[in-house]
Amino acid sequence: MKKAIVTGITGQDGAYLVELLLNKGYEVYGTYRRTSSVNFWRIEELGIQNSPNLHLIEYDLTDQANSIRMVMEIQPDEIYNLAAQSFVGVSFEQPLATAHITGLGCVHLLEAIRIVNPKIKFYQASTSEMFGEVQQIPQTEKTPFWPRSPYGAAKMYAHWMVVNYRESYGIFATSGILFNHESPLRGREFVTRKITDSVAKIKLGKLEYMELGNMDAKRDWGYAKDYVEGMYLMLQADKADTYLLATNRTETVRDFVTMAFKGAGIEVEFKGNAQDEVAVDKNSGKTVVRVNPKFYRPAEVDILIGNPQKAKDELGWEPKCTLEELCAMMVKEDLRRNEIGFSF
Ligand code: NDP
Ligand code: GDR
Repeated sequence: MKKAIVTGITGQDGAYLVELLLNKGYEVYGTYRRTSSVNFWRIEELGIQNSPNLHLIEYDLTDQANSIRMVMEIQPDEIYNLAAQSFVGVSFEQPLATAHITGLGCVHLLEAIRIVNPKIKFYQASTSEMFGEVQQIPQTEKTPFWPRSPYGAAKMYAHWMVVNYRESYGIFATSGILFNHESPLRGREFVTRKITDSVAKIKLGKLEYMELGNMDAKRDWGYAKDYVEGMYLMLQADKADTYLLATNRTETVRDFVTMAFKGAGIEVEFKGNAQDEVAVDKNSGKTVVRVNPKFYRPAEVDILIGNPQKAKDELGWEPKCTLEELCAMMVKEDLRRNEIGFSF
C-alpha cells in the first residue's frame, strides 16, 4: 500500500485529492493546522472523514522541525504540498505571513525530503498567478513569470526551489502550474463561489444584492476534481518536471456572473461603467450586483489563459468539465445548501 502525505486537507484541493488517493488504495496522511475550532466540513461533505486508511495529523508548514519529524515518522512514498495562504487579496495585507507559509513552507518539506529520504516524490501546488502581468497568450510552461502580488511572488520562489532541488539533488520534485479551479467546495472568499453562493441567496430572497470588485478580470476556470487527477498523474510520470493544467478558455468575472444567474433562472443585464457598474434583474428591475472598490486589488492580473498541451501529451490529462457545467453544479449546490441553512 502506497503512503502519501497531503498538506492542507481542510482546503478545497486537499479534500478532493485525498478522496482520489483513498479510491486508488493509498494510505493517506492529511494534515491540518491547529486552530481553536478545526473545520473538516469538506471531507465530511465527501463522506471520507472516517475512512480507515485516512489519518488526520496536526502540522504547520512554517515549522521546520515539525516537517522533518512528520516525514521521518510517516516515511511516505509521495508528498503533495497543497497547504498555503492561498488568497491573493489577503497577501497584500499579510505579505510576510504569506511569504513564510506559501514560499518558505515548501522548502521546509523539500529539506525534510533531502534529509530523511531523497527518494520521496514531491508535488508542489504552483499557480498561474506567477504569470501575473502576462507576457504571452496563451501561457505555457515556457512563458516568463511576472507575479503581481505577494502571493504570486511567494509561489514563484517555491516553484524555483522545487526546480532547484530537482536539478541539484535529483529529487523527484514536480511543480504543477495550475490555473483557477473551482467547485462546490471552493472557499466563499474566492470570486466564483462568492458569486454562486450570493446568487443562491438572492434567488431565495436571503440577500438583496452582492458586491464585487473588478468585473473585467479574465480567468481560465476549470473544475477542481479534474485538476487533482492531474496532480496524481504528475507523480506517476517517469520523471519529475513542470506541468501546466488549464482549460485554454478565458472569461470575465462579468461572464461568470451572467452564467451563474442564468443557472438560477434569472436573466441579468449590466449598466454603467467601472465603479458605477451594476447588474439588474431583467424581470424585476432590481439591482442584484454592485461594484465596491473595496474588492479591487492594489495590482491586478488582467487575463489568464493556459495551454495544457504538454500535460495532455505526456500525462494524458485533459479537463473534462466545461465552465457551464461547473457553474451550474456550483449554483445547484449553493441553492441546496442555502435552502437547508448550511453556512460554509
Ligand atoms: P485553500 O485555501 O482551500 O486551502 C489551503 C489549505 O492550506 C487549507 O487546508 C489551510 O488550512 C492550509 N494552510 C494554510 N496555512 C497553513 C499552514 N501554515 N500550515 C499548514 N496548513 C496551512 O486552497 P486550495 O485548496 O484552493 O488550493 C490548494 C493549493 O493550490 C494552494 O497552495 C493554492 O495556493 C494552490 N493553487 C490553487 C488554485 C486554485 O484555483 N484553487 C490554483 C493554483 C494553485 P486552514 O483550513 O486551516 O486555513
Ligand atoms: P485569484 O482568485 O485571485 O485568481 O486566485 P479570486 O477568485 O480571488 O479572484 C479572481 C478574479 O476575480 C476578481 N474579483 C474578485 N475576487 C474576489 N475574491 N472577490 C471579489 O469580490 C471579486 N471581484 C472581482 C479578482 O480581482 C480576480 O481578478 C485564485 C486562488 O485560488 C489562488 O490560490 C490561485 O493560485 C489562483 O486562483 C490561480
